[in-house]
Amino acid sequence: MATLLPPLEILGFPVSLPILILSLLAVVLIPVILARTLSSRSQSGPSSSFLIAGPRDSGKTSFCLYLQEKSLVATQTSTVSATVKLPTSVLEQSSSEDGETSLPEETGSHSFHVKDTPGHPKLRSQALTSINLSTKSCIGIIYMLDSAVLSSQPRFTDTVEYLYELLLVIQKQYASLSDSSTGPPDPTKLLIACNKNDLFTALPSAKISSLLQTELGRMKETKRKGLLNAGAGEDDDEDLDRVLGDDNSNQVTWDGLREVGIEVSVQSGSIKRRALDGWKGWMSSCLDI
Ligand SMILES: Nc1nc2c(ncn2[C@@H]2O[C@H](COP(=O)(O)OP(=O)(O)OP(=O)(O)O)[C@@H](O)[C@H]2O)c(=O)[nH]1
Ligand SMILES: [Mg+2]
Repeated sequence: MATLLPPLEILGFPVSLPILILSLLAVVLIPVILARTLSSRSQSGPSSSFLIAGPRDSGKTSFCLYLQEKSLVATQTSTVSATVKLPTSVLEQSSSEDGETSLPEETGSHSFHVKDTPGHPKLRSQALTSINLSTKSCIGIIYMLDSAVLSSQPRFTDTVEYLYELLLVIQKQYASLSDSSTGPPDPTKLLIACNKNDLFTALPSAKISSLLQTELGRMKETKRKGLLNAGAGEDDDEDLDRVLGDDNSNQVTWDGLREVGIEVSVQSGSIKRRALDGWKGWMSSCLDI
């Protein structure tokens, strides 16, 4: 049957109209599809990273090395941050101890990064300055503490002070991103990893969770009082930035921190005893696997 449309010619060659339309669609759509595929991959691909912070000697480096070597390797005090790239298969649950199930096979082909930071008070800025929520590449923060030293007042205070600082950095960034045109970002997932629960002085995670919330509240109260005495006004943003959570209360609770963009989970574990399924499960959930 003869076509009603006049024949088209491009550079002297006859071209049919349907083929021309299909070619134009392909030119427009292929780059759009490629861009979408690549950007969605980057959420769970190699650029996904966990930051590990926490006081010195809590086991941060041991955990990174354990994920790589599957054993407790001797460590030295860290003075610089170190990033390792790992396949998601390292997050498989250990079937030996409690018979839990493994991750699906296909997840083994992806990878993620873990950034270990030094815990010495003078070197903590390395962890705090590397938090950048706007890039979305940090998919979770692990705050590792030593569950067995919390009955020592100086170690406990040090552990909570560092946590307070870390939470404030996240809160501040969440607030500034919420004010931007892009709207509030997803809440930051924070795992408080209570390590060394193989030691007999270790406190259980529920007890640690409650002690931390109480002590964070006490620190917040002290800072609020200091600000009030120094005459900080309601609209003194610089000073209110130093108050964790809700400005109007002295309490700090994990539920309250959700409001300022932090989703806290507290779980015990032991690298020495290889009891790490809780932490690995949390990491897997951050990676959406
Ligand atoms: N008992 C016991 N000891 C552990 C465990 N995990 C780590 N350790 C020991 O704790 C000590 C400190 O571990 P590191 O991994 O170097 O601690 P860190 O947090 O990296 O310390 P900094 O680099 O100083 O911030 C080492 O002697 C580890 O062998 C555990 O689960 N149980
Ligand atoms: Mg270390």
